[in-house]
Amino acid sequence: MRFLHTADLHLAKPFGRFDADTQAALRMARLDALRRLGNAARADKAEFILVAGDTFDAEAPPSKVVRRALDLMGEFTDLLWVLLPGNHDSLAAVDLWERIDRDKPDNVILALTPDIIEIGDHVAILPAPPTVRNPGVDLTEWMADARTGHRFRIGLAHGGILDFGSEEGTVAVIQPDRAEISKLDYLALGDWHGQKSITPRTWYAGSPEADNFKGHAPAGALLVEIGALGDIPQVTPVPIGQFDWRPLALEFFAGTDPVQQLIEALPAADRDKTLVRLEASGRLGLLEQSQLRDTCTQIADDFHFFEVIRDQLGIEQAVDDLDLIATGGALRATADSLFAATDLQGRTAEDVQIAQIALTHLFHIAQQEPSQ
Ligand SMILES: [Mn+2]
Repeated sequence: MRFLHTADLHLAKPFGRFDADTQAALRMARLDALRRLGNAARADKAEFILVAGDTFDAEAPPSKVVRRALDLMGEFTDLLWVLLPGNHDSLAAVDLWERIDRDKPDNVILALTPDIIEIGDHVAILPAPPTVRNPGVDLTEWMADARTGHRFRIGLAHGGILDFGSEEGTVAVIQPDRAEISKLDYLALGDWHGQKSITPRTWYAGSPEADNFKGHAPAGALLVEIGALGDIPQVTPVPIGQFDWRPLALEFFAGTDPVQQLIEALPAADRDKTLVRLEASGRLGLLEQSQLRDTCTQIADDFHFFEVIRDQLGIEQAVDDLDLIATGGALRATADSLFAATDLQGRTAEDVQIAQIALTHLFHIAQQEPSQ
């Protein structure tokens, strides 16, 4: 018996911090993940696809997105999709689930009540749909007493596991050994956006398309194969995601080549599908800061998104560098006072940041037009 386990598509997620083109591309990739999931399920001969909540990012997503999602799932007439509400699209989204129930194609099954859903004569799905965004109680409790006869018992739930936590700080209440104490063959979870095994029978599928810089495992779905009742499932990650969200933390040291260090840390392939957030720390001299800044500017357009956070990157004190701006006169006096303002003592991090930007900028200009 095999099926595909996914969750947390977050269709129509706004991605408000990005520019409009990036927002649109990321939203489109989430819809496209449905098609990629369907294709993967077919290729791997999965009997059905479990979507463990947060299919939609909001309780009232744009009507067109709901239509597209249902149409995409409907295209795979040979596959069953089982949709569970999550915390973003909990049962409190009454209008949304009524509309889906009305408009859905026949191959989409809704898991809106904690009742057994039978698939064929060999599978029993035990759903625990969240009633509200943050139910605060373990809705998987009923699974222990559910009688399923001679069928595979597959739990389907959304939320945080006790002792592990939740994606967005909601109360984590699901019993970590729920699968074992309720004799489930497998518990398909949603909420955590990275793939994660809690027990050999309990997995978070993660989002099929990545959506943050937390450094999760590569985005995809899980192919779950179970040989016979009671067997430990064989769980295989199936890559689905198109965009690679790459958090980079680089510590720089004065006297080393920051450009070389950056180039070595950046991915060489598929840069147009990569989002980079570089957190720079350590200390660099003014010339090195200037070189790093130039390289970042040149390279940024290679990537889908490229952001550098520099507020932890200090300036290495080097009088020689200030000499390169000017050895005397008003320009040197400006450089000296800006340099003094890069000392955190008695200043806010924001003021220091402004002084650093001004000083590196002044250095940059002076390098381009050396004063006589
Ligand atoms: Mn989620």
